[in-house]
Amino acid sequence: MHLKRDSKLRLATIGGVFALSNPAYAEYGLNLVEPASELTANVFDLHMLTTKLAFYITVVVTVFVAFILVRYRRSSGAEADQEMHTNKFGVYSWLLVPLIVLGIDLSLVGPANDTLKQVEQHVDAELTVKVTGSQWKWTYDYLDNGVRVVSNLQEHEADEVGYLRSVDNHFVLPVDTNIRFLHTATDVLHAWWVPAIAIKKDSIPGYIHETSTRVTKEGTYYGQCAENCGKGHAYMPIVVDVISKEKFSEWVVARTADANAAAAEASADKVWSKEDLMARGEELYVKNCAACHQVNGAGLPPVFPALKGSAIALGAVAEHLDVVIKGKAGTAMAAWGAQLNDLEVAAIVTYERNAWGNDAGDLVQPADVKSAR
Ligand code: HEC
Ligand SMILES: [Cu+2]
Repeated sequence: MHLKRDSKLRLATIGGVFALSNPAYAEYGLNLVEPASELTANVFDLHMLTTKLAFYITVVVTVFVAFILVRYRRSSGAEADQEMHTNKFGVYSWLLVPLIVLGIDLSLVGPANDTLKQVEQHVDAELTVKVTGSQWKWTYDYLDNGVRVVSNLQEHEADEVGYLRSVDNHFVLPVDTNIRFLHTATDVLHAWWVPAIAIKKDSIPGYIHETSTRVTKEGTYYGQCAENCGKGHAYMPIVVDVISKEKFSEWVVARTADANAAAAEASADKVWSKEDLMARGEELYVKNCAACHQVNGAGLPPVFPALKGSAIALGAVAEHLDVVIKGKAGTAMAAWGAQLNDLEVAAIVTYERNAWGNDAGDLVQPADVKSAR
């Protein structure tokens, strides 16, 4: 590429400004995230050790090669030794160099083995959480106290923590507590990954994978799904709030009260008005269904069918409820009956039957959902 002199100058200036404007990309640290548990601290140390070794080897090799290139260059009269393979150095250097490399490798075995052992070791858990990946959200079931947190992407816009990093409901954990995670998935492979506090492990439908941690610092930690799980893979970030044990107990009590109130509201054989069902339905639809069927109900055919004008959304209520509650095996359409309560299903189905120009005109009440399950 030929550039005029002043375009070169301009490029250099722009480059210089970027190089000096550290704050602009301060959040892109050069290293791994700061660890907040013993296990991740060991992983971090192992990374530092290997990186340091690699750095020193690079320096030694580079200096050596540079020295050879300069010292034995042709213009200084150097000539290639045609007999090197016959003398002792020539013969044994091929053995010596791999031995040195092996020695360096072996020096890493101790620490690497210790860390790996720790990864596979499961302490007595004081708290067990089942972490379930689904297209495209995370569900956290606290097996000790029945609390459930469903965590959806909140912002598509960049906010102070970055683009696609925020969720509506944070995953809350107590500090200084032995925590066991049980990883699984409902549809395809996902991987729950929060590098500051735990190792990464695949979530596989039908299998349970166990990891554990003990977070030593309170704070908010970020992560994301680390296994390509389809179109919305980028839309399932993770936010973990690690708080004091006292605050955690209070949180559990408050969460349980909320869940009980929601269950009471949903299961009461109350009859809801169209306005109420449509308003709730729209909110729930956007959160749970729009990733595939789109906000405007047009879907993304042929994979994700349109609900606007769909024969099912405009046909018999029973069939519509059946698809939503039981899903369609072998497709991305999940069995939502397991994830949504009667009121929520009723609201979403009512919404689908009466939004975007759909004119089924009928209402679906929680009682209908209850008997359709
Ligand atoms: C991960 C993608 C995905 C999500 C999220 C999703 N669906 Fe589906 N949905 C599908 C697919 C794929 C089909 C087609 C299944 C088939 O082949 O019969 C489908 C089919 C349907 C149908 C039948 C439509 C027709 O005309 O065949 C309805 C109704 C429906 N979904 C409702 C919902 C509701 C309600 C939600 C939210 C609670 C939802 N879907 C969330 C993927 C999704
Ligand atoms: Cu995923």
